[in-house]
Amino acid sequence: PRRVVSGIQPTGSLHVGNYFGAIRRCVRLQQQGNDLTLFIADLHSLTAQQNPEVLQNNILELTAYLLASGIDPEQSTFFVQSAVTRHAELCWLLACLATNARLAHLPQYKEKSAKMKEVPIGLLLYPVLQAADVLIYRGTHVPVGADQIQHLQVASQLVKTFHHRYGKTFPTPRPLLPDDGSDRILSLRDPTKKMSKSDSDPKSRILLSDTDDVIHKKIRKAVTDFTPQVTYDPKERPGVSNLIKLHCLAEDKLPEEVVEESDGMTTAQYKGVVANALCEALRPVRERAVSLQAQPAFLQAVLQHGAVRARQRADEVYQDVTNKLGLAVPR
Ligand code: AQP
Repeated sequence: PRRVVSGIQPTGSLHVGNYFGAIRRCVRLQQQGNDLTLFIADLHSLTAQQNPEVLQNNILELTAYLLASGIDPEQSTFFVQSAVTRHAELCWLLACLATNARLAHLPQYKEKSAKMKEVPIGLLLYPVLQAADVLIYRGTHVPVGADQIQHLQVASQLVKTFHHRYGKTFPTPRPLLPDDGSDRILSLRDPTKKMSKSDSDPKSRILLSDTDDVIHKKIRKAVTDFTPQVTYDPKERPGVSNLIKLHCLAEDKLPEEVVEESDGMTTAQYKGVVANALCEALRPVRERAVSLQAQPAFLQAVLQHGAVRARQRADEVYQDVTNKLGLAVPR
């Protein structure tokens, strides 16, 4: 089977973009029988300043939502990144093969660092840690969005350099891109931007923790345009098309189908349909997550179980890597 590796940062409450664009894709890959390694990327989250207490809470909340979404800790390897120190250790070894020029040239780095007065080295190393996350399990596939392709190319480049110097060790990880547009859910308030956890306007996103009532309110306030008909045209009508996309993802339908079904409706009426579809899709996840959040000891045990399993796998690969580098020292 394919070895699929993915991570999600514990940087705050999850929105439907995270759900359809990342979490549900992982759940489906797991259901299709892929060997899934999924971790909570707490080390990555430290590239921005985190409040320690909030971070702890976010980790458990994210654990609850991932389990509630269908991640099976027996079938998949599910844990917190920092509990498996090999990620950071391999990151160092890879960092010694990476070049400053290549990393500083990446669009995401340029964009984020431009907004900062003091740029942490961790931000520059972010794609190297991502490469380590995948390579430490000899991952073959990474579910990504289009905007992550360049980071995966860094991983491929590092694999190439490593092989050139030390011999073949890792498969070259390949991207898995969705065909349903789920990697780009847009902000409800400004459909030129992606929906994001860090957007200052809470009405720009639907959270997995939102009640039916809140979902209806936010969809009603979603920015569309002045054409009343419901048509799918992501370029000319990004707002309405984003709602159609959400509807499709919630009900596993195609845009043509939902457009046909909503023939004769105004966009205002259609918003009610979209909100209902989202409520139905998200309610079971929310209800399961709420009950899981009331069992922190259980969540901790799940993470511990996953960490033990991940460490075993990572140790094996790390041993091979250090042998090749000439780091096989007595311990
Ligand atoms: N708008 C989106 N549409 C589809 N997928 C999305 N993802 C994020 N936003 C959208 C995907 O969710 C996963 C979680 O990524 P992350 O936790 O590493 O954070 P992020 O990519 O930085 O996403 P956020 O939620 O918008 O956070 P902030 O605002 O902090 O940057 C990833 O797979 C991502 O592609």
